[in-house]
Amino acid sequence: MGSKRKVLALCGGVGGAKLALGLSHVLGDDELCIVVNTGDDFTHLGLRICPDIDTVTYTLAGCVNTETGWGRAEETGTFMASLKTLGGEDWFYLGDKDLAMHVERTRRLAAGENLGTVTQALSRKLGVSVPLIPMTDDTVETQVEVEGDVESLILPFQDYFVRQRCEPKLKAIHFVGQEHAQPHPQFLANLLDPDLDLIIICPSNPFLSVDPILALPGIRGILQKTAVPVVAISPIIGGAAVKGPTAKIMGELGLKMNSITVADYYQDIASGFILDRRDAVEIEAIREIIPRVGVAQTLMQTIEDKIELARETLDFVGLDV
Ligand code: FO1
Repeated sequence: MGSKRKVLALCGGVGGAKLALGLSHVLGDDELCIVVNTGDDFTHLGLRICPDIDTVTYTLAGCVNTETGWGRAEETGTFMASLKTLGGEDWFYLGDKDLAMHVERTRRLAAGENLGTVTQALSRKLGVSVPLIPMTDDTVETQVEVEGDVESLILPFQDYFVRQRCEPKLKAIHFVGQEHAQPHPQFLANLLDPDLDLIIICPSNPFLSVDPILALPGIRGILQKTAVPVVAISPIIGGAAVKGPTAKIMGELGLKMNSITVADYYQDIASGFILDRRDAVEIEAIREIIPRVGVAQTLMQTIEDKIELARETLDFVGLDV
């Protein structure tokens, strides 16, 4: 192996977590830092729940539920079933093992620890040795504006996403609290590290998962000006999203469902862009937007796929792999 590399990955939930796992196999713990979206976080049943942080934690710890992409493998549902019997809210599934995470996080936060410290401590307990950093210790809440019968309604993200299964027609997305939130100090330190070699925008939903990170004060400006390569990986494969409501949301926002749209979205910050082989016909159009374009197999089903995409991403900017 050549000299030490320094990579910062900006990550949402399921898709991003898969690439983060691949990166953790090809980079040392002191070469990689993962910054995770917290816009989806909410307080439910008195518990602080951080879906993207937990998805990345469980994925890197090797205990994620690979069917859903979120929650834990070999989970049991005693708590949820008992809660339902009592007439409690059961629209947001909390498995028994997963529940322990939320209880312990809530306890630590109430005791005065910040989210970054809690995330680091709990992920390490599960065996994750790569630094996982929430985008901020402050509260930023993703809210969606949807079409109502008479006028627009504002829904908290999980209410829209899980309780209402993304059924209401989306009009706009807001990140409440974003203007007063401070990017996590370790996020800023990594971003401004003179030894940083690469910033990766993981293949997460650009509008829901990456945008809250970019919306934090100062972040977009730093990314626009940095001399460090910023490589975005498209979450769209064969003109469709791998999972989730990306297609529906893009349609409702009046956007075409392809990687050209994603490249457009990142055009002011990305110096490189990777899209799936299946969408190679879009390369020329994307080159007009972002000069350096690469193709790869971006569908990450096996661990080998995840490692291969991580390798190709590093190779794309000439880093030793
Ligand atoms: N997603 C669902 O569609 N239904 C659920 O009941 C659900 C529960 C859940 C519990 C813990 C957790 O960390 C994530 C959970 N998710 C659930 C996924 C999650 O809310 C979304 O996928 C993300 O917020 C989008 O990135």
